[in-house]
Amino acid sequence: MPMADISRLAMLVEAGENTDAVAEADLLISLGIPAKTIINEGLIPALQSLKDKCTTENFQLLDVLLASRAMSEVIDQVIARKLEGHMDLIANMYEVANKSLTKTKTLVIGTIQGDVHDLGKHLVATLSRMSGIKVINLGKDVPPEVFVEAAVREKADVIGVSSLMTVCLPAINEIRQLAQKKAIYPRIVAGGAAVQQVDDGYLDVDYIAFDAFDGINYFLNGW
Ligand code: B12
Repeated sequence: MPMADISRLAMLVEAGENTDAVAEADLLISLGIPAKTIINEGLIPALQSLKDKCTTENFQLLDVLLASRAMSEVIDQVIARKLEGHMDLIANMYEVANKSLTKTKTLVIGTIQGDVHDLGKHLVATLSRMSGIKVINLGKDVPPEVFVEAAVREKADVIGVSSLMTVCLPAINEIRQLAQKKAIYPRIVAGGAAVQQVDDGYLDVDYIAFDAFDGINYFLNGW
C-alpha cells in the first residue's frame, strides 16, 4: 500500500472507490491524522469537485452517487467507529473542553422539504451523537411542520435544518412561526451550501453554521 495521503483519499472518494477510500481513511486515522482534517481536506473537497456533474443541464447521476456512497462509508465505518468513546479526540474537533460534551441537549435534524441532499446532515447528526447530543434524525425532504412536531415530541433544544437547494430556502422560514404556534422556542440552526448565500433574518433562524464543526460548537456552547 502506498503512503497514506489526504489527497489520495479525496481522489478515491471522487472516483467512488468506496472500499479503497475506507482503507485509506482508516490508515490516515491510525497515523493520528485528526478526523476534522480528514473531513475538511479529504471528503468535502472530493464532493465539491463533482459540482459540474450535478447541474440541471449535466447530471451524471452514477458518478455523483458512487462518490456519495464512498463518503458515507468513510463517515460510518471510519470516523464514527474509530472515534466512538474517545472524548478527548472528539473535544479536539471543536476546541472545547471534554466537559462541554457531557451537557445533554436534544437536536432534531433533517434536510428541508424538496431537497434530497443528506450527506452534510448525516455528518452533522453523526458527529453530534458522538459528542453527547441526543439526535433525532428526520431524514431528507422534511416539511417544516414535521420538524416542529418532532421538536414538540422530543422537547428539543435545537432544530438543525440543512439545505443545499436555493429553491427550498423559503420553507426554512416557516419553522419558527410553526414552533411558536405550538408554544415551543427551540434554537433554529441552518447549514448547507444554499444557506450561506442569505442571512439569518431572511431564514428566520438563530444561527447559520459555516460547517458541521461550527454548527456543533454552537449546539454545545452557543447559549
Ligand atoms: C452529492 C450531490 C448530490 C447527490 C446527493 C446524494 C446525497 N445522498 O446527499 C444527488 C445525486 C442525489 C444530487 C441531486 C441533485 N443535485 Co446535487 N449536489 C451534490 C454535490 C456534488 C455535493 C453535495 C455534498 O453532499 N457535499 C458534501 C457535504 C458533506 O457537504 P454539505 O452538504 O455542504 O455539508 C457540510 C456543511 O454545509 C454543513 N452542513 C450541511 N447541512 C447542515 C445542517 C446543519 C444543521 C449544520 C449545522 C451544518 C450543515 O456540514 C457539512 C460538513 O461541514 C453538490 C455540489 C456542492 N458544491 O455542494 C451538488 C448540488 C448541491 N446539487 C445541485 C443540484 C442542482 C442537484 C439536482 C437538482 C440535479 C438534477 N439535475 O436533478 C438534484 C436535486 C434533487 C433534489 N430535489 O434535491 C446544485 C444545487 C444548486 C442550488 N444552489 O440550488 C449543487 C450545488 C451543484 C451545482 N450545480 O452547483 N446531488
